[in-house]
Amino acid sequence: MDTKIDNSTLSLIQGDITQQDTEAIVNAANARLAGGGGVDGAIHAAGGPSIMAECRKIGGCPTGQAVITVGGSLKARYVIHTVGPVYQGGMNGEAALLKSAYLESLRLASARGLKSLAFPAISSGVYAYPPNQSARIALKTVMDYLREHKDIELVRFVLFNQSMYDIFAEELRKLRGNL
Ligand code: AR6
Repeated sequence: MDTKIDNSTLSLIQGDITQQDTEAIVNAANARLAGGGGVDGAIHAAGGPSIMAECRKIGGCPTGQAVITVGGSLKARYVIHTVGPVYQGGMNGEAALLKSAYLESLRLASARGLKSLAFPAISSGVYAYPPNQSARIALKTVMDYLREHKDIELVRFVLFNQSMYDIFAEELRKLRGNL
């Protein structure tokens, strides 16, 4: 499912983020940049040890911030590592932190002159963010950014399973209806 935001494309696909050919892919990392399971484990496994070598040098990344490394043997030249919040009921600033994780990733891509990037559903796995709420925050943040910045041509959300794809598609339709 593709939608135009001014001159940019916002795309939803079901798939594996490690296979994407965007200039950067985004990793849902932890604050120590120590690797782990989920999409983080898949990216390090597919991209090889040069990604972790750079993560060690960087040392860590606070929740809601983002850092960038090489993409190793991935098709993507770069990996942007961001840290989403652990969902703890919603009264601990989770929404602002999740928005910030997307926004800081987009800002980093712009700062590097990148034109395309792919996101997973940050915080929607181990970190247990309710899927509809996380999808809405993800989509709204990216749509607002693409309206205000013309440099990024493509943002692709890569949803790992059909149910998450359907949730993103539903929230995107609602947000488009609110234009
Ligand atoms: N491509 C796209 N999406 C994926 C892939 C993949 N290859 N693999 C999983 N997902 P999670 P979090 C989806 O748990 O909630 C790690 O251990 C998955 O189905 O990867 O932000 C880190 O080290 C889910 O919808 O990230 C942290 O400690 C989404 O990616 C912690 O987990 C995010 O799930 C971060 O937790």
